[in-house]
Amino acid sequence: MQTKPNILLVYTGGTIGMIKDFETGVLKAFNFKQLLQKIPELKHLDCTIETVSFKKPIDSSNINPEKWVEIAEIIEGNYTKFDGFVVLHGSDTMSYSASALSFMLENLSKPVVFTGSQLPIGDLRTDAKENLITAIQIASLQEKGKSVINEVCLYFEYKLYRGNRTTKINAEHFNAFASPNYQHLAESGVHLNVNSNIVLQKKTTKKIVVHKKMNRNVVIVKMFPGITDSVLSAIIAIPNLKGVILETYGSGNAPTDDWFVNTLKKAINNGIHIINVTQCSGGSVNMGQYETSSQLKEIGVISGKDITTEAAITKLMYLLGQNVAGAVFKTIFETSLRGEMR
Ligand code: ASN
Repeated sequence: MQTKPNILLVYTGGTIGMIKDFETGVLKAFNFKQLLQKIPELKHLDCTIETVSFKKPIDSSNINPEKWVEIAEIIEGNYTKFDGFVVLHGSDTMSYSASALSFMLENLSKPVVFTGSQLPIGDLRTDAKENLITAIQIASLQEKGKSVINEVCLYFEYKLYRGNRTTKINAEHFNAFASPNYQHLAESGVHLNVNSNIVLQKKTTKKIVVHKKMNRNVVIVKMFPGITDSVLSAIIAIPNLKGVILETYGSGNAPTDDWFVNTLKKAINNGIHIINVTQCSGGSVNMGQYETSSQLKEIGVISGKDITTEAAITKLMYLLGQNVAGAVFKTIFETSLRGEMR
């Protein structure tokens, strides 16, 4: 007889588990046990569920690399005992956390499904129940005793996405996430349909490696018409700065002014990695397509291709944490490590 899948529910905080403070009207995180009491339906699922919670649940705006390590360690410590993991997380920074965890969990061969909600679980019109129940079902999916999903994903409003391809697009709609450059991995309707030809395949022989060093000496610079030399130079001069995610226009274009190109060139010569990602929500960087990006290519700017800013900044933190040597950094960054870019 086949045993039921064991699922570990990791509660970090977020709207899903919040209640209104009646005096101030502000939403605050509350006790996880109360959260589970609000969903008796969980008992009917065809899996066993154990739970673990952050000591102090957080609004996801307070997430940081130390807390990513906390999530990674919970998964590491329970990896053999459980078949799948569901991480309850605030939606605001969920794409950053799902991206970070995708890099931190190398050779992952079990599902890690991030989910949360736009309305608290106790709210009459809540989206929390569907998100949570289906996320658990997805984490439980097995075929011939093997998990169907073997990567870090994000489930929200009937769609399962590769976590490091997502971005939060709406603070109001239940449909809060998009994955503009990669098809969703599964869709929940009357049936749960998995696009099995686009999910990451299990690396059966390799053992999971949990990376816990994330280098915070990084910055995101969003280009805008009128940005000044003094602003860019001041950023580049930040002590210990190791990498910059440069959000450029369109397919990776930026001003051709001498001061601009020379400042970036100086930074690269000083060992600072500059990664070109596009401000557009969809599409890819293609340096050299226009005159406004060919100099960037010449001076050694790294192409983020079709990566999201969330995946780019966490990949940068991860690779710097790995002490990847300068000579190969560009090649490794431009290689898809966890399906985060084409
Ligand atoms: N502020 C909340 C959070 O990210 C938003 C949410 O979960 N919908 O923690």
